[in-house]
Amino acid sequence: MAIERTLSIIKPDGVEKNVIGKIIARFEEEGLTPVGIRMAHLAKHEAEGFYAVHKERPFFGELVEFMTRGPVVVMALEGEDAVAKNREIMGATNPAEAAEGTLRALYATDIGENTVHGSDSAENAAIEIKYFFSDVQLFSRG
Ligand code: RTP
Ligand code: MG
Repeated sequence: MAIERTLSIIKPDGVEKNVIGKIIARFEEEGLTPVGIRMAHLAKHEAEGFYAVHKERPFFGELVEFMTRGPVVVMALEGEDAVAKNREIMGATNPAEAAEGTLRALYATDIGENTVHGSDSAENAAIEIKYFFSDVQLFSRG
């Protein structure tokens, strides 16, 4: 398996619930190492740009509203098979369907307020990491 990078966001509900530390600890325990971390309160256009792929979906307005409600923690995570591993740790989009012990089963409120984002492919991970981090904000942990 290859070493990959993926983009993770602790969404506003996760920050509000004070589980930033628990979520980062879980990633570290499972071999996903932070190589970039920043906190940001997204502007409307930043949330819209980030989730542009969903702009025709009925939940888009609600999603943008939620993602701009308060600060988020944006992270680039590195590790073996990082994209798939992060999605596994996160669990299904709808917490009611998320496997026991996954971050969304543990912390999410509902399908909208689901605590974490994770890139869905290596290609999108590269695009999403670039969206939030410049090269000098990323580190090699080797
Ligand atoms: P994400 O992109 O945030 O990692 O989530 P995902 O891949 O598991 O799910 P996706 O289909 O990409 O949806 C993006 C985010 O939009 C919100 N959503 N709300 N109300 C709804 O029916 C609904 N469906 C999706 C969630 O915040 C979801 O994570
Ligand atoms: Mg997605």
